[in-house]
Amino acid sequence: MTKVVLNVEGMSCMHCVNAVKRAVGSLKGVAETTVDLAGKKVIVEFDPALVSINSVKEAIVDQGYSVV
Ligand SMILES: [Cu+2]
Repeated sequence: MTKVVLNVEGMSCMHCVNAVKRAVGSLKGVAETTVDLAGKKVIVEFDPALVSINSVKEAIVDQGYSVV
């Protein structure tokens, strides 16, 4: 498992948190998604053999947020 902390802009409420968690969590190979709303961070634990960090970033961007 690899753990990566992404800085994500645009999340403002629990709806955003849930949208990001659902989108990232639905990717095959993602074990855990934690969102730090105040800290504007998304912490993702994933298996790099199954999913790339770029796919994780894309899933977040697809929800309308930006990974900085
Ligand atoms: Cu929101």
